[in-house]
Amino acid sequence: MIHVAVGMSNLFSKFAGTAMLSMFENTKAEVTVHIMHDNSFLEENHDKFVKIAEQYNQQVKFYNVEELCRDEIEKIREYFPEVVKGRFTIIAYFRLLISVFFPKEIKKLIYLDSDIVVNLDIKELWNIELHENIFGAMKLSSNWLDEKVKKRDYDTLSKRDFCRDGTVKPEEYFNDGVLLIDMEKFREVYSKITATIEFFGSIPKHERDITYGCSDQILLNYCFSKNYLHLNKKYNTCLYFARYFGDYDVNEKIIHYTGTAKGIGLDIDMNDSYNRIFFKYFMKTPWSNENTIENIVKFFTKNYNQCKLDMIKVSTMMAGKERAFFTEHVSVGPMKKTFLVKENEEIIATAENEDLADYLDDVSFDDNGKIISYEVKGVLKTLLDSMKIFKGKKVFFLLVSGFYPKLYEILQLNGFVEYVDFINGDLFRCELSGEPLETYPCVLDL
Ligand SMILES: [Mn+2]
Repeated sequence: MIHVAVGMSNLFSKFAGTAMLSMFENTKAEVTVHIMHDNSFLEENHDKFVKIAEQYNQQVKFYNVEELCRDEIEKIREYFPEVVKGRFTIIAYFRLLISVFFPKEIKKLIYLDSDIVVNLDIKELWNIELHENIFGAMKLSSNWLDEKVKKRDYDTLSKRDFCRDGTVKPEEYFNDGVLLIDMEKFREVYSKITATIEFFGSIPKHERDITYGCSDQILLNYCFSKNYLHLNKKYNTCLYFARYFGDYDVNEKIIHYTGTAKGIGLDIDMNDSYNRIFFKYFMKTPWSNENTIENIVKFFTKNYNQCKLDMIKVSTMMAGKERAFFTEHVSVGPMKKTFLVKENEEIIATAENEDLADYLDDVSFDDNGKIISYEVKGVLKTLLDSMKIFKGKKVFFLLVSGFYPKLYEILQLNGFVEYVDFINGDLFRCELSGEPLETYPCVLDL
């Protein structure tokens, strides 16, 4: 009998259900799935899991970890309030607690996150010999870390900080979304996990980096990064990296839908093989029904109506005024195409060797999100000067992507009003101009 534990909140039932069904579809082996949920779990979802198991002649068991590990969870919530914000995140810690409540007769266990599709025979992973290792996991190679740093991934930067003191080597750092666990050994080291939780919990809050040493993954890496079996990445293909490196082959993989932002995690763009394979299995679950269609239609209707409202808002804003544009050097070409910019329209852009980050990175905010200090120089000065001269005559379309909130505050402070003097030009970017539609919220509501 293969034992597989899946950690999930009620909200993620349909994902855990898809993970479970995909696993059953691809194996002839006998499997027991152990669903680890919290207090939010609903009866109707419970019944759907049972239905899938019956359909495939497999077993499913349920554990309310929030009840079974009440004291432990209370402690984690108290220690790491900055991490445990919602119901979803406490779920992540369930894997640390399996020694507390899992039946002793289970000697080996596969742990899976709920954001996973198993597109291979799970028996293959189950049969891997752990030898002296406590568990097997997929390491995130240092190459990947370096690539992410180039992309200004601050989440991973903090992990690098965590690696910097030598406790965890970057090349040994692993993702804990798929684990093959020797339960006897894992039970023996449970005290090490609790001691680590105590250790990090006792660091005064003001001395803590937000992500340093608090997530389930950081805690496990802190304890065991030198001491685990490195699994082939086909057993935990993290989408962020797979897509980044252009690997779109979904066959013979356990696919981990890491990340939620557009183009990173799961969405409904069916040109993407990873999205397609998710829906192939999801459509076979009891969660896929007439409501699914209704919810997809609702999502697009809402977007469509918003576009119409925006058109009216923009036409009102533009009445009697001209357009002007502000963007970075590299974006001038694409912007001209998107906005059909005319000869006589004003464009203010950074020079080739000028970086907006140099003016906007240093802008700091107080606790209420109000600006404390900023400096107006270079292209920023050109923009403000022009906006003053043409106030009431021109509307400035600002295409500065991530810098918009900071620029917005600066313009407000200088007496300019959004939808009167300026507008976020990135609102008009769409798939035609290379900006994928953010459909992850739709996937969550399926
Ligand atoms: Mn995950």
